[in-house]
Amino acid sequence: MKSVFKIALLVVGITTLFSCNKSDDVSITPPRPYSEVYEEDKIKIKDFLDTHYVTVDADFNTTFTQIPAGGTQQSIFEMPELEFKDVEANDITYRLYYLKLREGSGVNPTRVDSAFVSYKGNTFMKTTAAGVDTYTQNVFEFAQSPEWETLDGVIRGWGEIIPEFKTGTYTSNSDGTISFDDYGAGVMFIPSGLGYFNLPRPSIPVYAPLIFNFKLYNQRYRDHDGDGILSKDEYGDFNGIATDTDGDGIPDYLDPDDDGDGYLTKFEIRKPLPLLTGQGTSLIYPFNPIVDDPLTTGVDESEPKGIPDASGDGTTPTRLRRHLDRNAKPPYNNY
Ligand SMILES: [Ca+2]
Ligand SMILES: [Ca+2]
Ligand SMILES: [Ca+2]
Ligand SMILES: [Ca+2]
Repeated sequence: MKSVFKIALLVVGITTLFSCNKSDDVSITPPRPYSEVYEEDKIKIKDFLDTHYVTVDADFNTTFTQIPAGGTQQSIFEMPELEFKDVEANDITYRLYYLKLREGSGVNPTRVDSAFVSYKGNTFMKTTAAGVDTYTQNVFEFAQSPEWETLDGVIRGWGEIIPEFKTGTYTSNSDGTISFDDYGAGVMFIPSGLGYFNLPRPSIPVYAPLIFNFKLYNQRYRDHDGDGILSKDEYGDFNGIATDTDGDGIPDYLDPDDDGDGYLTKFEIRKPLPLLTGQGTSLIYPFNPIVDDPLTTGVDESEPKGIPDASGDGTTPTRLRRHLDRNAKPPYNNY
């Protein structure tokens, strides 16, 4: 099934509801140790996965229902679509469970990119009376129409799980709407340490594990420091901390002079001046070699390859690109 949206109308009324760094004047509960809270969250999440089944409609909207006594429904924990990712944060290893309902057919964003997503956020609570457990779910956030989110500006759980999915395809309709198809769709179960933890949020208790049903329609690569190299290409190992070539405490994706040699990266990755190579020449090397685009006549994008190293090698994948090499001077100096 397709999702159809009037894109122009969709941002009204929905702001950055789950950015982490709001400076509202509120009293903050003194934080409990992350490890102590995670031990509780682990049990709560596993318990929910064991005691609930999920129904998924044609547009990948999910409903979680408690398995009744004697019920034979397949629990979420038993579903083949359930996967997990272990994430190091706060000096502990979190296990993030997620349901891959559909992977998507397009590209994966990274945790430093922007994602065009719709989502529904739930919390849940268990009460026990006369030996009977009852779960109450509460929807605290609902963006039925997609909106752009920066994956490094929202809760950590999002930045870890959304990149496990791919975008879809879209077509513009004659009535002004846009149809999306084959988009990624899933559910993530986030321990509070990768959510809001002790931050008071509207309708979310402190230390609450969060459940998000989401769909990933589109994504956009970013260049945080404006140096001409996409953040995804200079972040480094996404499973660890961001690379900082010159060790000045500013990671490469935020550092406009990555090797700290006083020459800005955006100049060091330039091809020789147009004066030397002719009009219409692309000034910036691609990060990796790319195929020639026949539409840009007079420009051979594939030659001379990607950003070269000091010796001019623009193809070897492991080469030290010259903007990361303090000893490699830019190929020209009149800028
Ligand atoms: Ca950059
Ligand atoms: Ca740096
Ligand atoms: Ca940089
Ligand atoms: Ca430099």
